Amino acid sequence: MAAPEADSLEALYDAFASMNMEGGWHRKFPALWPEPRRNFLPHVWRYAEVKPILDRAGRLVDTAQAERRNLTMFNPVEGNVYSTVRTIVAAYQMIRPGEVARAHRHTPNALRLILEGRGTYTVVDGSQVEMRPGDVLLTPNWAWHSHANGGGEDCYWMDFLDVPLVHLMEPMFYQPHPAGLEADVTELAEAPIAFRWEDTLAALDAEQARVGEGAPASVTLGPAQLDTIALRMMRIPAGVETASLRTTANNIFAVVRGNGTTVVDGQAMEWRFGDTVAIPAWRPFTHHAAEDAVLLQVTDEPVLAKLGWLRTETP
Ligand code: GTQ
Ligand code: FE2
Repeated sequence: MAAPEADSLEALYDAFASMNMEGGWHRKFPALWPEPRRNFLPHVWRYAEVKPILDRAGRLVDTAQAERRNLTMFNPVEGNVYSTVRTIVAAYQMIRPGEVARAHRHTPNALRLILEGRGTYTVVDGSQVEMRPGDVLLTPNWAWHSHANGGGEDCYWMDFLDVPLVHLMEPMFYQPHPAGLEADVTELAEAPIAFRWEDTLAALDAEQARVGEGAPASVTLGPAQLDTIALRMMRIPAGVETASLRTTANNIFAVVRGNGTTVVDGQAMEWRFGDTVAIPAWRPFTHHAAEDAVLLQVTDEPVLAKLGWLRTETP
């Protein structure tokens, strides 16, 4: 009878590898850790630097070449080429007078914050609404949407989409509209997908009266129509600082009015009109307004909340 082969740990680990398996105790990289790693980096993109680049793109690239003339902001964390924070991508987009951005639909949810320019309309599932500075417009999952500039001014806005989350979970579907544009279109002054700047200001005034002058006031743009992204407008009076906060949610803040500084994990980032501030999960932050400021908060909070993973602390 042959002697049994001497077994060894080395041979065992070779067997794991040959079966595409690994021992939990042998893995080189831990699978669990005590609290969120801060992978993505705090970062700010400045509109004053982006706008001339968009204008150059406007001269060099037309809407035949680019269905959308958009510039996405990728977080500078190693290995990332797309996402602004883990779950959300933000972009600047510009459309010139007479241009049409053809209709399409996709499973990622999207929204826009208009920065400058009048006379541009978006069509969402047959509803045509004007996009004016300060407005926020929604394009929910699978809604047809196109944009057209029928005015005389270049129009600039910011897009936010949950594309990185869709990449992670894989349910990506995208379709160009077979006819290029929707046929049945109704022009509407107001629509549930449109949050008008005047209405936001009125809501902020009411909230300011409730919390008192000299305190930050925050209103939700609702009722929520996007399953993955929550939206808040936050007004911070000049000289006021918001309470330090850290949350498992990922946040992007867009500057609608005023200027100030955000300190994230001890790093100070100044901002002014049109800037984009990325605040990845679990990094403590405070905003300070140098002059009266309004920030749009774009957050994946609903995803974390639905899954039982939303934790917020005031360190
Ligand atoms: O305007 O439909 O920035 O589909 C990225 C993807 C904008 C849009 C973006 C899009 C759009
Ligand atoms: Fe789109």
